[in-house]
Parts: sequence; C-alpha cells; structure tokens
Amino acid sequence: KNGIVRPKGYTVSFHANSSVEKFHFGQSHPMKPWRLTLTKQLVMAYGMHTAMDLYLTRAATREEMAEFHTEDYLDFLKRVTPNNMLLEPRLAQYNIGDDCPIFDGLYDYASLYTGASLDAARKLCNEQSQVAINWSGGLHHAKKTEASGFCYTNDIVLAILQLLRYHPRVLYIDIDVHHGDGVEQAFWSTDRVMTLSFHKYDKDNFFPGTGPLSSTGPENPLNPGAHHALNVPLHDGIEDEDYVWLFKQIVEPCVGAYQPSVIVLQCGADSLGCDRLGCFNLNIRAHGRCVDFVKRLNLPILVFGGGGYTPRNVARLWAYETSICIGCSEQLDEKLPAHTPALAHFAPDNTLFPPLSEHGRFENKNSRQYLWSLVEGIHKQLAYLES
Ligand code: VJV
Ligand code: CA
Ligand code: ZN
Repeated sequence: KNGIVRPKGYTVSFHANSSVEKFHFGQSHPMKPWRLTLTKQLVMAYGMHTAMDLYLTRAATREEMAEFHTEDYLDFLKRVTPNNMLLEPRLAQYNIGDDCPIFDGLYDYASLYTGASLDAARKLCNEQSQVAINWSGGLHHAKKTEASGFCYTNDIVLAILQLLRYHPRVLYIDIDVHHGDGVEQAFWSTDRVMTLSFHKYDKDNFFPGTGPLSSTGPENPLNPGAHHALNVPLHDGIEDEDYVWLFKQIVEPCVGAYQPSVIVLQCGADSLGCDRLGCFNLNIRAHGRCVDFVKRLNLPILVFGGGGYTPRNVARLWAYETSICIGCSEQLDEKLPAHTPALAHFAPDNTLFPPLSEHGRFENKNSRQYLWSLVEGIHKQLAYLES
C-alpha cells in the first residue's frame, strides 16, 4: 500500500495514548495537547505507522512517579480539582498559577504522558526498540515537589531513572527553546547522566532564567557531577546554518568524551521560527537535521516532544522527525497528503516545510564570534572529563 519499508534489526517504536490529547489547560493557555492529534494525523496520513511498532501506553502508576516526585506532591496532584482548589492551602508551594493551572483531569494527564515515556524507556532497555518515540513527553521543567513551566511531572527524569538500571551513562540533549532546568537539577550531582541544553538565555527576561555557559555542575571538583551539566545559552534569532553547525560542533565531542550508551533527545518545537513563545528563526528541516545527526550516532535513542506553541508547525515538525527516526524522510512528499484529516490547519500552502524564518520576527543577535566562544567553552568543560 505504501513504499515505506522497515530495515531489518532496527525497530522504531511509537508510544502514545490518545487520551492525553483531550485535556485543556484553559482558555488561551499556550500549551495545547490537541497538537498531538494533529501530529498523529500527519504521521498516519504519510503511512509512517506501518513502519513502526505502535504501543498504546497505560498511565504511570503512583509508585512509578514516586521514584522522583514526593508523596506529598503526588497526593496534591491527585486530590486537587478546579472545584476544591480554593480550599487548598498549598497552591503557591506547588507553584500552581497561570503557567501551571489546575484543570479537569490534571493527574490523569500527567500520569498518561509519563506512562508513555516509561514505556518507551523500557522498550529501549530490553532492546525491543532502537528508537522509542513519545511526542506527548519531554516536560523538562517539573521538579521533585513542584510544577513549573506547563510541566507537572518530569517524565524525562523518570525515564532516565529507568534507563540507568541498564545503562551506565545517559546523554540528555534538549533543543527546546527553554532551558531543561528540571532534568539538569535532578542529575546535577551524578556523572551517570550528562545534560546538554541549547536555549534562549536571558536571566531576567526569559523563562526559566537559568542555564548560562558557566553552569556546568557542582563547584566541588570531588562531586562526581562536576562538569556533567552543559549549557548553550543563545540570543534571539539564531538561524538554520548556525544552529546546525553549533549543534554538531558540540554534540560530537560530547559523545566522544562521555561515551554514552544511550541518548535521550528532547525535541521541543518552540525553537522553530514563528512559534508563539519562542524567539529563534529555525526551519523544520534544520531542527530535523539535529535529530538526524543524533540518529546517525547509532546509539539507542529515546525521543520526546516538549514545547511547541504553533500547533500546525509542531505537527509538521514531529511528523517529519518521526520520518527521520524511521529513515524514510527522503520518501515524504513535501505536499501534505490530500487525505490528511485536518488539512485546513495547514492551508493555504499545505506543505511540510513552510518558510518559518522569512518574516524575520527576530533579528539574529548571535554573532559568529559569540557562537565560537560557546563551542570553546563547551570544549573546555569536556577536557575535564578526559583527566
Ligand atoms: O515566563 C514565565 C513566567 C511568568 C509568570 C506567569 N505568567 C503567566 C507568564 C510570565 C514568569 N513563564 C513561561 C513558561 C514557559 C514554559 C515553557 C515550557 C516548555 O516549552 O519549555 C516545555 C513544555 C511563559 N512564557 C509564556 C507564558 N508563560 C504564558 C503563559 C500563559 C499565557 C501566555 C503566556 C498562561 C495562561 C495564559 N496565557 C492564558
Ligand atoms: Ca533547551
Ligand atoms: Zn519550551
């Protein structure tokens, strides 16, 4: 029926539960779980579902989530509802507010996206999959005892904890426009996880305000985590060529120096141009080239979503990145399949690769000299690992 073939001995698995798509953060909140419906429709319209193992995932159990989160916080998530929240004395303590509102089914939402990430991690551990994808996961800001930046439970931390049962070293790479602070913090004191985040950094004016180049792990060199947190702070408007160049210049030596046995890649789509919250000028192909570069390292990969606030472009990106994981991206027609259910969302051009940098909302404030200084800074950190 379609021309997509599965290479032997190489399995891509897709982990999802469509129930997550129906939750609402509230009117005009930028986080829209229905972007996942749009994503899956494109994946299926291109016929990619036949080239992957599809898993309908269950919700994470409370015990599974308690591997990272406190019982107090999980109790709170479980009991709080829009109707009883005003009686709740600890909303501020758990960082509930405009970014992280209480909405109907909040606990189910969090346990569903987390369950899909844990399922994906398990399939990598038992080698039933080489690339395991959960587009509903990647919620990198959640902390042990509090919500943050649209994230309630940290599915990435929980998935990495699973991987650590079988894998000696995990490299975490985060290309969401925001700093992956929750993951960095969780593994700050260990050398078994190296965290690497590319993000817009402006301490006072861009969320979460952490992740300068100088933030590389515990100051005490005797702490095993020293030099195992890496940050690539960027300014507004970075463009395709520069970003992909920087990504390769940094990821390649990280892999060489750290020798991870598995990679976790957070593919936040808010680093694209024209994102409602982002401030970079990346096109879909360039973002995809980063995923392709990681795939070609031939290590098992856990692939997660994350941010992404212009739903039509989130769907385009993650469908394209699904094809990169499968290895069939060359075979995709730029023109979206005519039978795509929500085709109207992609009008008028109906293409997979609309120009996202041309309207130049953001002037590129990243000089070549600045980018070189970042590469140098990272290489300096990596030199500590060799000794
Ligand atoms: O910048 C912030 C924090 C404030 C306080 C809360 N107000 C609402 C916004 C400013 C300082 N928060 C960021 C959080 C970004 C989270 C990104 C998550 C991810 O992509 O990294 C991973 C999934 C922020 N930026 C924009 C907004 N919040 C925002 C929140 C809204 C909103 C518009 C913008 C919440 C509700 C509504 N509109 C109706
Ligand atoms: Ca990031
Ligand atoms: Zn983000």
